[in-house]
Amino acid sequence: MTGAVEAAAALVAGAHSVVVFTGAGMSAESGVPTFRDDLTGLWARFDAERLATPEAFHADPDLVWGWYEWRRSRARRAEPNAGHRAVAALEAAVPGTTVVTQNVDDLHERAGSTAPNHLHGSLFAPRCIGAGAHPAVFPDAEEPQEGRRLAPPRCDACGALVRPGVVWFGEALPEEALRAAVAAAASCDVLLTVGTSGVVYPAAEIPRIAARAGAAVVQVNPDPTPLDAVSTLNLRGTAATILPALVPV
Ligand code: BV8
Repeated sequence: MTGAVEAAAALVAGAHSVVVFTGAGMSAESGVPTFRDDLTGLWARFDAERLATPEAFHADPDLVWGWYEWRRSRARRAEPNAGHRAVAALEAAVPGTTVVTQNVDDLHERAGSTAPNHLHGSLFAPRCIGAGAHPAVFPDAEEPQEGRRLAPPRCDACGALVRPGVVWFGEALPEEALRAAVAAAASCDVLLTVGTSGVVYPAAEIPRIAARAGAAVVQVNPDPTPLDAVSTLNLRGTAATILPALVPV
């Protein structure tokens, strides 16, 4: 264990309240592509930040719905990695731990995390675009590897189109989720930021709020990011290799 990892483990072991803030890199070792990774198949010629918008959905609902159903089937086939399991173990070891994620997969939950705070929604909470925003239930389908256009289902209650339960670019984050994340960051002793490039706002503000409030910020990322500047410790490695070493024994 390097000196920096040891120092981070000591910080966590001495902490009363910890925030674990995660991004796409957390699920990379589970085979879920990050947002930096180029899109493949049908979506190869699109930019994720352009597809993940209300405008794209209204312009071509079958293309965008097909993309989310493809991501949903990939996420269902993926397994939590040693990083997800370490986060769940850390929650058990340090009761005052809060998990805040930008990820829309359910790998934190499947690894045993009790109530991760999904700032950007979930692939598993579709709802209709009608005024009622009715939750939609429909069978899981295995999507072809290269993806396909797929017409979104219609809402049983009001007939409106069903959309993915995620936060698209240009849309507001769920108020309560954001409020709870800001409160946790402003009062924690240690914030672990794992697998995020720290460029999407307002989520990217969370580690900065913790730093401004005097918490120790520990970054886990194989590459440098804009969060280097606010991090007390930068651990250059992957989520699945480093996080297990941070769980208090
Ligand atoms: C809003 C759900 C207004 C959908 C997502 C301030 C400044 C500049 C721009 C803005 C600003 N404020 C708002 C904006 C606009 C915009 C924004 O931030 N744009 C960016 C691109 C500049 N923000 C918004 O639009 C937000 N909404 O502002 O609304 C408003 C307000 C009130 C009322 C009405 C409207 C909404 C943003 C949320 C969008 N939805 N996801 C979906 O998933 O399809 S964002 C999505 O992209 C993810 O959730 C995540 O947040 C982001 C991707 O970032 P990361 O998770 O960090 O992943 P990335 O691939 O970038 O990086 C991976 C990292 O992991 C890398 O660093 C890599 O080195 C590392 N890594 C790789 N492997 C590993 C690893 N680390 C560890 N282990 C490994 N194995």
